[in-house]
Amino acid sequence: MAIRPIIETPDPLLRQISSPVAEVTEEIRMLVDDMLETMYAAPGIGLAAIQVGVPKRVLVIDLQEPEEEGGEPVRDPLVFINPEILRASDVLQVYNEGCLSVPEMYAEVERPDSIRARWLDRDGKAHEKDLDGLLAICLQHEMDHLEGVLFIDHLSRLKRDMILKKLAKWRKERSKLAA
Ligand code: GNR
Ligand code: NI
Repeated sequence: MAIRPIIETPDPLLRQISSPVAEVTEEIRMLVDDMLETMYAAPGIGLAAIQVGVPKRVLVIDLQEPEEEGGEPVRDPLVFINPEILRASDVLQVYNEGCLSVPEMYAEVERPDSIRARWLDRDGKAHEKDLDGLLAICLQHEMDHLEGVLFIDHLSRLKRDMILKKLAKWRKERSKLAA
């Protein structure tokens, strides 16, 4: 397994539409394993393949809190290949979202509160389930990546521009520290 570099906005790769996986091969399983390692290292609660530059419909999610003090981190890796949303509730929920491709920036995004989703797992086995809470939010955030959409695209132009300005400033400070 290997940690792969995470692509950040405004890299145009993040705007690419990802292609369905024709068959869950050993190559896809290697991609999944690298994505999990990359997500845990970041750390983040989700990762789409396009964030490591691979335009395939592959996502990983783990909602476990990173590193309970002292003990081994409890891991609950979830793998979603070719995910589809079959139904979405009219009821919405607001969550303060972040994204590894928009580092250090957070904003409230409104999304359907519960969804019915279908996907393939790491073994190519099909699943269909009703999801809610943070898992529903995270899956929708990751599925946006498959369409080239970032959480900041759900905000007003004003809020989005504020975040991009803050990000530019944060990067400048970061590069000063590294120098
Ligand atoms: O680590 C992440 N945290 C997060 C918080 C709220 C809503 C969505 C997310 S996903 C994000 C990792 C990421 O960028 N996935 O694409
Ligand atoms: Ni993201």
